[in-house]
Amino acid sequence: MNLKIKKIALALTGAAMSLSFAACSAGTDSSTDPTRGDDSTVAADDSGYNLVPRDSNGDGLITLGFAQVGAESGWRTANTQSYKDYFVEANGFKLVFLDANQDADKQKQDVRDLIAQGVEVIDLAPVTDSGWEPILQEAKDAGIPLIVSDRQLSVSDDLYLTYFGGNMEEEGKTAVKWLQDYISANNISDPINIVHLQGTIGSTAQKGRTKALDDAAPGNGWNVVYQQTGEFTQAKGQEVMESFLQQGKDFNVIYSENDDMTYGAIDALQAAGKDPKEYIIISFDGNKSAVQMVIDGLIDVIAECDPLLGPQVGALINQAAAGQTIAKVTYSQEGFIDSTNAVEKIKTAFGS
Ligand code: GZL
Repeated sequence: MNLKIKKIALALTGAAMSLSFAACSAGTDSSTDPTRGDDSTVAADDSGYNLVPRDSNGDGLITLGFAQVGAESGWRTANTQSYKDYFVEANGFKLVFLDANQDADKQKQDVRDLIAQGVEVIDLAPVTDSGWEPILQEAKDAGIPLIVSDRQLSVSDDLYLTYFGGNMEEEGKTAVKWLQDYISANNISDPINIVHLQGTIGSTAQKGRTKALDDAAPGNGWNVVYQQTGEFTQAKGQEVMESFLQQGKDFNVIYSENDDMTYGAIDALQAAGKDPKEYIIISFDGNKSAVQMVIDGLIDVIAECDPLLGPQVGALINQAAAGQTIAKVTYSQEGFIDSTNAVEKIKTAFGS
């Protein structure tokens, strides 16, 4: 029997719950678009990395090689489009786009291909975070500056120019705090039994969001009754949720590490004759259709993750090309979406 938690709209003010995280560095004002210097080196930041993007072939453009994860989710689609919209000749760029189809080994070859093509800067959004040191060194040895975006790498700071994207563990902490506050605000004493749909194992998006839940569950007395990857896709999310339902354990919370897996989980619940509104459903990203599901009461909270990184990465490239020292890490500004702000948030939600 599913433990039913009656959903009572939170009376908490947005301000009290607001956990937006300001960009963590100076100088990443995406409105600035400084003219580029022609200097090929920048005052090295304290990491000792001093390669900067520049127009080395004299065509008046900076050629960006973008090694993208794949096309697995609405977030990814919006992320890719933000690059294709921004990195155009009118903005002083040429884009070389490679899609790894969520294959970590293919992506490593993709980056080597970009090096061989002699692009003038590489942006890597890594499928998973391991095994990158040799390839980053190859890019450095080839004199090609490399930016990490979307998902971080645990590598030495002297192997990449900068990271720009979400802080995944903080996103997870936002979701966990929302659940703690919801339980407290509604005086819930039922056991909290959680189904955990993980993203691609080994991606920092999965690692950070999982760490936040794994760190919080024991101290809160929460039980994670199922934990398995849905690979950030709707189809796999539905398949995994169907298998959980067949095993018959009680649960009343779903912690799903992206909206696409959440859609799949909701499809599985409905196909099994269960009402998603009887569960607390926590999601990540903030696609427009997921925000609508918050308004409709199907999803309870979405921890935001901004996919529209193109213009901000472009500004960082321009700042570095102009000789400015840029921060080694800059995080997107991210909060959460629930019944207290979804009607406002849907006005600017990304995707469909
Ligand atoms: C997060 C990003 C994740 C999204 C998923 O920055 O890497 O990958 O949360 C996407 O939707 O598939």
